[in-house]
Amino acid sequence: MMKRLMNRDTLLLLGVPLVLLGACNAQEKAKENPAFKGAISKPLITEIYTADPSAHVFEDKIYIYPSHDIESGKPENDNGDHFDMQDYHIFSMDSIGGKVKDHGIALSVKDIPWAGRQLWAPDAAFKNGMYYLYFPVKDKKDVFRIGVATSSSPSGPFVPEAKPIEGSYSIDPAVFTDSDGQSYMYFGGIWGGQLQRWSKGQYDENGSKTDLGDSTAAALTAKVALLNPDMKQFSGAVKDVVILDQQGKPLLGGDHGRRFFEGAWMHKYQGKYYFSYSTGDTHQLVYATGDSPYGPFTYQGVLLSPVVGWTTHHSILEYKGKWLLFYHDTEVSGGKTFLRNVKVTGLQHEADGSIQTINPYGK
Ligand code: FUB
Repeated sequence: MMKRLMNRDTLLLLGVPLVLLGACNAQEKAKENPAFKGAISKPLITEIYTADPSAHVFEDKIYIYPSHDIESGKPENDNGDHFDMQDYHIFSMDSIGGKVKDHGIALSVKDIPWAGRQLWAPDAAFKNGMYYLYFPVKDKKDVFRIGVATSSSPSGPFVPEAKPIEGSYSIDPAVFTDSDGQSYMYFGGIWGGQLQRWSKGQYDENGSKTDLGDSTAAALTAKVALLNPDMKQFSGAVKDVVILDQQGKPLLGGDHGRRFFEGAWMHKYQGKYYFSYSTGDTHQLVYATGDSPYGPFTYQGVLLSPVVGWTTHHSILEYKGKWLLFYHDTEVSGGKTFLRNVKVTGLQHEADGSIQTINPYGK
């Protein structure tokens, strides 16, 4: 995560002021801001800022577990200090295009005994008659860890465990349950997500602020861990999610157009495992496919071209026979990178299994 670059520059070139447009609604702002002209979908939520949507079908409805962006006044930097979120709201909808219900605050940073600051992108899962909310937050030493909280309802409120998941680190948990009932957590994010500081197996406070800095070495990888049946601990070792190019070689650190940055997601389509993620500083959502939830995965291509805003983060869901991509941009705030809004659009798998690239602005 980092301060805005390309998209802000694009806006400036277009002569767009990067200030919030007062009390205007999203549609009025979009009209005034040419960057959003042609947007293929409308913000789902305009009352508060939401980002990083993890969507699931629970109890026949779509539930969205997003980050809750706020104007914190913190300076923008490569660590992402300006993403200083305090709580989560959970949303549900009966149909795409239907009313989106805000279920209110489901978990606050002040209620997590071990938490310091910055409640980033969450995910949720259902097992054993319980709902599980997974969340990254910095501990009191300012190190990102991943926590879990439980509830009997998909909308919470969620009660956090007293400690983070043992062996967890970095950000962006995404929990995938396979057809055999086994659940896996994918996680990690470089730069502000601190993954690079764990490259020697333990946290190095003085480690690099961005990535490993060696563009010819294999890229840092996302991580995957099998979850215990109780869904609250890792079962066994954390493994690397290796992404190969078409020649079978691991993607390199310098390959910023394709290498893993943050925002992992897993879905299964016709027996194949689709690992998708954000490329961060090149602002794309891309995907790679494999034959096992552990990988390796072979890079396939771009599934969403850059949105207006610095970050891009998504989830993929099948609902009533249709595949959907939940993502975010910054339409409601008129382009502020840390004040984002969730959107949804259709996602198309082609006959050969490839995913059609979506352009969020229809160009
Ligand atoms: O919302 C905070 C962070 O921004 C998330 O954890 C990242 O994936 C990026 O979207």
